[in-house]
Amino acid sequence: MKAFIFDLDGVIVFTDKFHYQAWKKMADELGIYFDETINNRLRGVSRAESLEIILEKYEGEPLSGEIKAQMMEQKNRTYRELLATMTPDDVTEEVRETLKRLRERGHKLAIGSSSKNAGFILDKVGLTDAFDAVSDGNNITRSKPDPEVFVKAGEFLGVNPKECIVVEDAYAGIDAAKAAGMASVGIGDASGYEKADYRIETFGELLDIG
Ligand code: B16
Ligand code: MG
Repeated sequence: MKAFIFDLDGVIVFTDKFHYQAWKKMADELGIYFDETINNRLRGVSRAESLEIILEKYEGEPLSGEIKAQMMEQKNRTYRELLATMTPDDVTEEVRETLKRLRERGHKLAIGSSSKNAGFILDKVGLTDAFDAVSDGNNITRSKPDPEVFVKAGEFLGVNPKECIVVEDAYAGIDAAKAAGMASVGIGDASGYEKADYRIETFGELLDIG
């Protein structure tokens, strides 16, 4: 494989606790029930789709698009305050070392994330220079399982989809990789997903695949 495309949240870093805290604050203020089980359904899902999932528990009057946009903005403000506390210590040595070794072997590395905060996160954890390209929520119009984010990552790298392998923690991300015509590796939540071409428990196992 010429290129590895990594999902960010749940693969390189773990920001679901911050997503939870930020959505929880917004939901509490509006009296909407929200818990960790609902939060698990937000993995890999875009911000707008996440809000719709949270609003399944909302019993008030219908909300306008403008109000929903304000709710997302408020959530994102809280989320970014929490992200701002991240440091290079939020990335394991295993992840850092594996990325370095894959690059030394000549693989191109990209991020393929639904998040519009991907650049900010990479900066906070000191990984901006570890990747050759970043495809994220800012350059797509359709979210996973649509293949757009990975197709764009392959284009940014100048690598044919057949020579790209996607590393994902979300089922929708594995489906998106397939739809892009790329191979896939399931890790974390997706390590049990039978549609993944490879399933791994630890990040370092990527060195046995590449
Ligand atoms: P933002 P990934 C995803 O990141 C998260 O898993 C998901 O929970 C979040 O809603 C989405 O990014 C959008 O994030 O609000 O920062 O734009 O797993 O695709 O790296
Ligand atoms: Mg993810």
